[in-house]
Amino acid sequence: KVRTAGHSYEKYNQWETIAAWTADIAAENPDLVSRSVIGETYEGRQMYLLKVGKSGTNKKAIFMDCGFHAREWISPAFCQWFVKEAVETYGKDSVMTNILDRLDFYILPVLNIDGYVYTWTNNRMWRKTRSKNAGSFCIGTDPNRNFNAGWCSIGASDNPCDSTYCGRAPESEKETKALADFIREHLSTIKAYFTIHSYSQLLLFPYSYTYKYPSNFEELNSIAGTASKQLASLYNTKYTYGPGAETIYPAAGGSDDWAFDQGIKYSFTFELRDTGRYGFLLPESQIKATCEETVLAVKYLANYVLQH
Ligand code: ING
Ligand code: ZN
Repeated sequence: KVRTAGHSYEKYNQWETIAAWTADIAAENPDLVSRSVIGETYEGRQMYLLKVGKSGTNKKAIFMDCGFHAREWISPAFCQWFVKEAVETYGKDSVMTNILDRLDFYILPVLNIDGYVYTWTNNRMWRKTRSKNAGSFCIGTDPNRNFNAGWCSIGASDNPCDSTYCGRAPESEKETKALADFIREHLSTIKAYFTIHSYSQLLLFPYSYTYKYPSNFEELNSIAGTASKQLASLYNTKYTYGPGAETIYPAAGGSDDWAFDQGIKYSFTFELRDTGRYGFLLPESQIKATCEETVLAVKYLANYVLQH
């Protein structure tokens, strides 16, 4: 078992364990990892962000988040794994070393912490945040319908009782507002945005709120293809890639479309394993393989961003 900061990377960890890990991994790797807080959740939990990279001047950055949707447990597991991989292979693997020397990763291990806690305590299949909705007994907003990108125009619901409820306004959720504020404040350095979901084995790029293609469609399609090939090289896991609207379904208010329209031209949504056999209940025995193959795709994309 791989343990860094005394941590189990091949298990699904409760929020308290992940929170403690963010402090430990930063304390144990001060030259590579630092921790900050970008905001608080609806229920008052601190949203920890890890900055991973060797200190330097004029560095580009990549923002990567996990845990938008509470039940997609493989997603936070991947963010933890990626940080472990970074600290363990820096100085040993030439590609990782070059990446971390020249760019910083901002990694948000869990965006929707309240929802994640709720999946451990009350309802394993919960998706949304845990905020109260005025005038309704139903709880929560879909954080991936809550961004200002064609907000609530398609593939989203204005009914608070639905699992794709877009919220009362864009960035109505404290969690999405904190993420959007951070990205807006760091727009001059952030060159790529990766958001990690499950399941379906897809690599999606804009747009999802419209069938129209992004300005750099050819480039995004080409690098998504190569990233998918890299991912498959390890265990032959097949990914489909393309613009969200036509590859999965049209859906407005997603964070990747919003980031793209902010000018972050390399914006991707990963839908990790599997294709439905276990779905959201992916067994812990698949964490290692899923994370290892996904690291290959993320490293390829990071290296590409570095050269462009
Ligand atoms: N899928 C994403 C969802 O939020 C998606 C798909 C990606 C929608 C990008 C909009 C933008 O529905 C899962 N599994 O959450
Ligand atoms: Zn999701």
